[in-house]
Amino acid sequence: MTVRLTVGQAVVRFLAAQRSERDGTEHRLIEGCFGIFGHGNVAGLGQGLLEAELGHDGGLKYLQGRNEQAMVHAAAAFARTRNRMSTLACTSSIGPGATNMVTGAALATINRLPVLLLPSDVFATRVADPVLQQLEDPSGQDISVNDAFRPVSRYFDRIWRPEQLPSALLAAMRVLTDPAETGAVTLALPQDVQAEAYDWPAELFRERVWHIPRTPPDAAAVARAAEVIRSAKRPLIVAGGGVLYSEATGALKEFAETFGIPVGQTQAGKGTMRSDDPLCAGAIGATGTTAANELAALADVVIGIGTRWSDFTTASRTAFAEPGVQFVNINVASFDAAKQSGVAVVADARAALDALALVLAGWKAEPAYRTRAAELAARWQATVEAAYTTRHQPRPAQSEVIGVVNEVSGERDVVLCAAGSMPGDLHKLWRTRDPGGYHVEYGYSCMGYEIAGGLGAKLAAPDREVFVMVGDGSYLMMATELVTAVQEGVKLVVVCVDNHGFASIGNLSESVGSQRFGTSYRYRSPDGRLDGGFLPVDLAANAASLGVYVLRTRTIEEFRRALVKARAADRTTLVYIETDPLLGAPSSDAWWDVPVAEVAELASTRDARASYEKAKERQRPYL
Ligand SMILES: Cc1ncc(C[n+]2csc(CCOP(=O)(O)OP(=O)(O)O)c2C)c(N)n1
Ligand SMILES: [Mg+2]
Repeated sequence: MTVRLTVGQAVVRFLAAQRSERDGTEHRLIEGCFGIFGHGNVAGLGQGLLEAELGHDGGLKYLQGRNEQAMVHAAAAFARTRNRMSTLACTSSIGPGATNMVTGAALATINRLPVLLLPSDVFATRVADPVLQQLEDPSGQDISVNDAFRPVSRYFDRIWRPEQLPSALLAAMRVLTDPAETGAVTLALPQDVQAEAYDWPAELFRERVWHIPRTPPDAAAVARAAEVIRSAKRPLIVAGGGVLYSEATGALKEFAETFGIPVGQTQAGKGTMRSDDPLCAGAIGATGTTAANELAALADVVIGIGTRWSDFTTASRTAFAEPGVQFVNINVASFDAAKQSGVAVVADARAALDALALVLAGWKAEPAYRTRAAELAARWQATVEAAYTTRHQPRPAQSEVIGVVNEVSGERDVVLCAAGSMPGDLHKLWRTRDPGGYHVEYGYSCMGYEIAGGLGAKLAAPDREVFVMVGDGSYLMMATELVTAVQEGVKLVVVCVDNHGFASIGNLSESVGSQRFGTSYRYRSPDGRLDGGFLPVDLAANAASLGVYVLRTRTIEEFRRALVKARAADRTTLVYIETDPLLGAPSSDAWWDVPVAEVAELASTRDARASYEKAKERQRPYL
């Protein structure tokens, strides 16, 4: 039996029938489709989505985006919130609409988050070439701007003929649901092919369940890992995002508890343990706590679970200073499991922890070590308390803002952020509760993810309050999806922290001897430099103009009252506050490798270079 449909209609009908399953629970794999229409997709996928909405088809909810990049961010945040069991598709027109999604694709792939991208493409038949927005390549007519998706996608295909669609769709679903391979999956759909009809085998549209495995570890690898762990005097776990995606937080706590091993957390892994757990040393690495970084410096065995060992996590390979330090890496991806010359345990995090616990039974780290770890954790918690309550005048410190958001938010509320000084401060200072409560995108650290990501997180978890923390720089980069939140009645609490520029890069600039050049938002002064007065930008008014309920605050007390009100509100609310850009979170003396100019006329740069060369001496290859 066959069904005659266009390629656009077939894509929609197929996507509506896909399901995912793990541990016996099924989910819809593609819950909806974001789209911005243009000539590339209005008559193809757009028409297919319309038929689906009118009930002539299997049903795939259409969501209207404002910016294609933001649509992909929202889809990635949605997938993250659902622990990768469900995601959204994104359709764009050709040319700029398509290439706007490239940044979102990179973000999804770097964070190992499944998103399905359906950029439109140039005519397969070439009859009308060059079509509006077609970039022609004189070296070959099968090249289009969509080839830019190849390096940032885990799977890329272009459907030149309808016959190619079934195998491409099946391959796309396989990659989306493969825990080791997942990321952006891109199916480029030429504009004419989308509207072309074909007689599809009816089985293409049957319901399909994609089983997400808990890949068990190889017994020999577990034995090797256990041997290394048993030899440890000062073991440390580094928990990454993989722990959350595998829903292994319970297994992690039990493992840490049973064997007396403290846990440091990466940005993606910050939600893996409650901060008030005595074994939780909190953030590790460049934006780490004194607790985790002191344990890291002394650790003889480091057990990485679901981490890709970014430079922030290893403090650019200076965090683990013990000469004989050994790594054990539990990861679904062999690529990551092999890093730092570690003993590789390629497996699902939960399955590996369970297997390792059996083999380690009877062993325990020394009780004195556990006590020491608890003391360090408690000392850091006292530092956090002080940072939450500095009472800085006249403008509050960002740490006080974080403290109030932490205090006002409930057990299951979500804090969400991506770029600026806020992610590092949150990593250090946020007190975690529920595993899904900490959502900081720090793989791509993409300015503009915040509001779009908040939208995606809230769409994925409507029963949780989402607090979006956004700096003035990131707000100006992309606040567009506030309009989508208003349109969909999706409630966000947006905390807009205005410090008139880039506090983060300003501080970094100063530390590398570049004198905060180009990092604050100022008028050009008569001497030709951007160091005049503050710009008359009113971000609160901007948000109000988009239909958002806005509360302006000046003092930290006003901020607290407004935040309580915003949390109770039934619509998207932005709370605006100005903070002092010169106050950072408490330091743990960790380093981050940002090369400094080797020769310079400026004394500030030459001084910074000398410090840089000194710091580099601590860098280790972990071979
Ligand atoms: C798209 C993008 N461009 C540039 C950067 C580099 N960058 C990181 S933080 C930052 C400034 C962010 O400013 P703001 O949102 O005001 O936060 P603040 O640093 O003031 O806390 C920049 C430019 C980035 N992360 N993402
Ligand atoms: Mg700023």
